[in-house]
Amino acid sequence: MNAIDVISEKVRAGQRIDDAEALFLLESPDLLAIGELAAFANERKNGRRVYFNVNRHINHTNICVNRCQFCAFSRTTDQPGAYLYDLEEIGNRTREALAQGATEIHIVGGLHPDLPFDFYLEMLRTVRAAAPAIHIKAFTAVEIDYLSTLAGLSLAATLEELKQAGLGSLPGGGAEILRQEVRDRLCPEKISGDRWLEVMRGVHKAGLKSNATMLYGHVESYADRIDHMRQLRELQDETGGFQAFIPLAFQKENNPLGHLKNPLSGGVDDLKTLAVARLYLDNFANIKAYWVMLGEKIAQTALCFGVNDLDGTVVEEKIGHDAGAASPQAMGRDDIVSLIRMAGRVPVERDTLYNELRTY
Ligand code: V47
Ligand code: SF4
Repeated sequence: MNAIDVISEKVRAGQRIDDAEALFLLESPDLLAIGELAAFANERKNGRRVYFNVNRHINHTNICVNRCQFCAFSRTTDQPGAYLYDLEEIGNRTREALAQGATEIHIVGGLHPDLPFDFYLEMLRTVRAAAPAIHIKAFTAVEIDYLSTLAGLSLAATLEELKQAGLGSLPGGGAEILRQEVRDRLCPEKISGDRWLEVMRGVHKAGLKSNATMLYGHVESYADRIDHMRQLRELQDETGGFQAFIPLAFQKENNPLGHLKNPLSGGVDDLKTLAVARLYLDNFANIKAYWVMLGEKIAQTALCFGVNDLDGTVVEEKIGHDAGAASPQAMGRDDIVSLIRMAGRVPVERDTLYNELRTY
């Protein structure tokens, strides 16, 4: 038996694949065999149903004290293009989202040097007042760590305050590549990978769900990606608090790492990464193809490679687009539904916590 057949037997028998096997798959050129196996593992879990939601992003500020080398979004306060929304703007965007049928507001932003903790609580209260039933998914683990320092409160107390103000769950950003040697090159000022995991552990302990991302296609190796997924799989075994894994394809414009010619990128690599995530992260229910970074065509193709979630309508995305993402600013509900149908799958609109709202 060749190595892929051995892995295939394990997957079909419901056994966990190990790090060396996952690395072997990432290094293998046999995309179709890997994709078929990932599609099998996905269909065993999720059938032919593919999730999406109707949501809106609000990036309240791009002013940030960090200077992550891959980031085209952040500015210093006095740089051209720096902005901060006031609460009125946040309320307006929420009402607009509600009118468009959104069930989720996704809020992330830079680490602003001057805003008080109260601003964040007021921001959540403003969204909740404008749309009492909407789910607020907000703040990466990096922001939560920053807010806890700002508030002078423990992680648990910070989360409790944010929950009281309306926080419903957390997005998965800021994970980048967890291994510290890679972070030292990517984002030396950012919290460590260990701290990212510790914050997520606290988030799950506080009863909140979150996602987990992986920014790939820059300076990392395949082994770094597997190491990243291993750490997520271990934490998920412990807490069960991750809802979805979302690989984020690196966008190259307007940032200091953009000149890199990393051979570990492109459509085949995107699909292989998603497929291996499905196979290796056997304790994650949902593998999400984030169409903003992948483009709609690869995101759609990914539905045949183990993916069961396409994120949402998004609306006004800045982080990927500032870095050159060629995808549109938003997709309508009808666009997503037809994209899923054309892949021979069944579109299911979900809410943030994966309650099914409507099958199309
Ligand atoms: O944390 C920054 C990444 C993240 C670039 O949890 C970049 O549902 C690619 O986390 N190229 C923010 N990526 C986005 C994010 C996210 C998006 C959609 C859904 C969810 C979810 C989470 O974007 C950042 C960083 O890792 N990022 N710059 C870039 N040049
Ligand atoms: Fe700031 Fe986030 Fe950009 Fe890093 S990725 S510079 S923390 S906005």
